[in-house]
Amino acid sequence: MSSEIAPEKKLAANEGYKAESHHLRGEIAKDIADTSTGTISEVSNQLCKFHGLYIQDDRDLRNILKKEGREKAFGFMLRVRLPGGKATSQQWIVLDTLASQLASPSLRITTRQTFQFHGILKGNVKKVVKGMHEALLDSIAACGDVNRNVMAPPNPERSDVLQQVYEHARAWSEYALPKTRAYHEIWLDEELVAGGEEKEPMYGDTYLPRKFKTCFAIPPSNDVDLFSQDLGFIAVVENDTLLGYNVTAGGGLGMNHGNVETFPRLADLLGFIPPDKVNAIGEAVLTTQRDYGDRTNRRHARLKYTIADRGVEWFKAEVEKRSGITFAPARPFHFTTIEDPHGWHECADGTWFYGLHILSGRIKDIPGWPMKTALREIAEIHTGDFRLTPSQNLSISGVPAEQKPVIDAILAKHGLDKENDRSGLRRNALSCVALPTCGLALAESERWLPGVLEKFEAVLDEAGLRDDAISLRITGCPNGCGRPSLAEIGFIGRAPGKYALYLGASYNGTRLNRLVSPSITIDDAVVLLTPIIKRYALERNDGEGFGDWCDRVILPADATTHSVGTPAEVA
Ligand code: SRM
Ligand code: SF4
Repeated sequence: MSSEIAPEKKLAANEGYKAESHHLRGEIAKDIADTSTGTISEVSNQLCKFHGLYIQDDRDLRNILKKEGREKAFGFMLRVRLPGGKATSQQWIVLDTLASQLASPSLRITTRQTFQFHGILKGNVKKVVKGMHEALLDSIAACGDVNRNVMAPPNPERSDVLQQVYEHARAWSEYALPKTRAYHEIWLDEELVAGGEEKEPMYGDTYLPRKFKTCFAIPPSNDVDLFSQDLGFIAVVENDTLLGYNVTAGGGLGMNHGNVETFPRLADLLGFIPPDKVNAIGEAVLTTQRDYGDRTNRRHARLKYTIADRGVEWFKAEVEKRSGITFAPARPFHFTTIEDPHGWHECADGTWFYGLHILSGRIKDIPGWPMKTALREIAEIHTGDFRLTPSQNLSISGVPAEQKPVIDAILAKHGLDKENDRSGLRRNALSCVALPTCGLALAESERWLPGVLEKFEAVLDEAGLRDDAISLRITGCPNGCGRPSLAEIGFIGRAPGKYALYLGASYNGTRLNRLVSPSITIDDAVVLLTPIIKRYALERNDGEGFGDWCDRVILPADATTHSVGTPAEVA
């Protein structure tokens, strides 16, 4: 393995944690068994991420507990590994039960097509992992410096090509899994491998410098937001045949407010490969990043910086050298949309799927909106499976025609049959989790999204744009978990009640938005955007999206994609 680290630069602390962990074991088992505290050590927390687990605390309770001199309200977040977002009905029932009995009790669909539990008490973590294991689910590599949950277009049974692409995504996810048995030993009581001596042929002992994300897309839909990912495969299809993939690398959205060394970046196009070369190219991209990624500074450690620093031609040549595959020139492709299909759609195999909009992907029961109960009832009668989408929505898939009315009736019984009849803005909105669980949130996100949407919906109604698909995304900090830099209207949290406002991304996810205000309240943003939205309604060209219009008409040529200023701290 080559290393280009200048001798005077110290490795990031996590590099030491990984190197000394005996392939991700560390002292996790001991820390989990310690009943004197609800938390674990910082080193164990960093290692736990590779097992799909984070320690968090309920930030709403911090001040109260502090005043009472009590420990923070610790709980674990657990992220399931679910390539392409596919879960069976049986798995749904198991996850729903585990959430109800051992977690917050909601289930949360993430922006990478999987489930998260929140608020699992330390003593219950093993029970949750074991429960998942019995349903053939795990959380291995759902977080950590490895290849994360692989995204793919939901609804494979719509065509043979979709099915093939899903299989490639699943195969790459399996191929790039860490080989350590640490997860099985710690959480499933498998017998210890002496000294953790197994080999990690692809990752090496210190895994990757940072997280690594892969997705697959099938144009014209860019429902996976391909250009935001470290590694992307764009299916090239002709006459219903999958010819291969255009490969992209080096996307990523996280940044720090006020640090121009960090930035959101769209992936570069490397070229075309045949379909049987996915794993070989994936491995070459991943190992190049393993060897050349910056292990001294975790804020500069993603593949996007390796490529930005060394150049895409260098990177492409290195990948070709390692894989022995020469990229052919990229084939033409065109993305038009990011939106999930809603309602009933027939599939190639004669079954149906129902696309259900779920705001922020939060599956819980609230008065008048018993989503968790309704979906559990559907899972109990559903003979197909479920697909989670990268826009935090759900597809109830593989439904035989005769079962459609049964599913419709369950949704109607619970008053959830109108969820898809929402405004175009709401159907396209994303938020990250943020408060109260996310330790990095500077501002609210998921909890504020309904209120933010109501305010903008009033403006859109007045402008006659209620049904227009406009993407609004909000996050509680600039890490970008709700991919706000690719939203036509992007709000990025800076401080309680304050957001950096961005406009002008393309609706199809191929252009980043740009900074309009470094710090603004939601109400002031509504005031600022009202005349702009009204002008857009009157002046836009035929078919011109809000982001494209803002980019052409409103934004000065030198508007930046970066954020500026220093972020405020919150408790
Ligand atoms: Fe994320 C960290 C939630 C998708 C960029 N993300 C976090 C943590 C774990 C906070 C932490 O480190 O303590 C958040 C947990 C919140 C909570 O309470 O649940 C968190 N990220 C999420 C999820 C759940 C957001 C959601 O509302 O759905 C998404 C889970 C995805 C999954 O299933 O794997 C999620 N995160 C993303 C995405 C979008 C994507 O991957 O398509 C991004 C931007 C793309 C990218 O990676 O560049 C993203 N999350 C980050 C970053 C910044 C990484 C960077 O290198 O710039 C962090 C912070 C970090 O890694 O240090 C972060
Ligand atoms: Fe937390 Fe920030 Fe990610 Fe939101 S964007 S979940 S606040 S890390």
